[in-house]
Amino acid sequence: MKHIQWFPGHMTKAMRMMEESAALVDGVLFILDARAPAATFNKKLKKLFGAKPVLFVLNKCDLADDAATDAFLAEIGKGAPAVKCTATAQGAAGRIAAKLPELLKDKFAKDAARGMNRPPRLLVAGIPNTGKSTVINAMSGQKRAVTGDKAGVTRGKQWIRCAGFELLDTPGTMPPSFEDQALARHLAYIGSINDDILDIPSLALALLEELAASYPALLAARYGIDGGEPLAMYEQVCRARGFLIRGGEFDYERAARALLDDLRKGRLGRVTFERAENFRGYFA
Ligand SMILES: Nc1nc2c(ncn2[C@@H]2O[C@H](COP(=O)(O)OP(=O)(O)OP(=O)(O)O)[C@@H](O)[C@H]2O)c(=O)[nH]1
Ligand SMILES: [Mg+2]
Repeated sequence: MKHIQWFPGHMTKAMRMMEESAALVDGVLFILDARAPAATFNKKLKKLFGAKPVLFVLNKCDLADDAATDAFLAEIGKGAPAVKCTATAQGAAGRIAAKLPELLKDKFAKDAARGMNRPPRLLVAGIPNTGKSTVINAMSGQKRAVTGDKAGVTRGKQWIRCAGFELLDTPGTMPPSFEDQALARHLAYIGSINDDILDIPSLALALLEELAASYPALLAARYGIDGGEPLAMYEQVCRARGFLIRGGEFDYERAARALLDDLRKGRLGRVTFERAENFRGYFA
């Protein structure tokens, strides 16, 4: 398929902004999408945080494959505190807050030694659309940060005061380049890259190929797909969803958008595109 390109101009500026923001906080919540933990991990971003403690939050667990999520949680947890959650459901804030004493133990020890009690400040960082603003709303108990189901909703940084700590919401930060095209495709599937710069039909073909390899039963259940070449599967999606145009031609474009929408809304079922055993040491 066509190479996924990213235009780094404003992302270079975004990386600089993140570096400045990291200097203001006691720790970082690095939000990953549980459906693609490796693709949503930005190594260059993590480097900017230097020695600041990082808590990895595997979000959108309701859309991901449970076994894969737990394997990633164990892998990431070897090097840093990590937690899984569904920011749109009850309980996410409590799960994250329960990890803060471990994350901030040095700050709390230092404060205690000096007889101080400054509320911790945390930077919430990650790739576009992973749920940063939704996590912040869950933790503040109010809809303070704007959220939306596309990449690039948060435009500038914003402090949100919560009970006992302060959170800094930031715009999604992309790596300046995609060295690994398989991982770039995962970002495209889950909606972390703006659809306007993507070739949607070729993305659909690649997605069908990956799903046929890892989750054939989900394709069978939703579209009646029973194996075959990617193009034949694609045409079956057109047939199953009734995307035909005059003369019996297939409406590939609409079918591709419907397939992506089914995936992103969880109608296809719970899917994870990566396996922890292929990413040993990757998050360190
Ligand atoms: N199913 C599900 N959807 C979620 C979850 N967390 C967030 N979302 C949805 O994902 C979309 C993106 O959430 P945001 O909080 O706006 O993501 P963001 O990381 O702040 O995005 P940018 O500001 O664009 O970088 C929204 O439609 C949320 O409702 C989750 O745990 N499960
Ligand atoms: Mg946001």
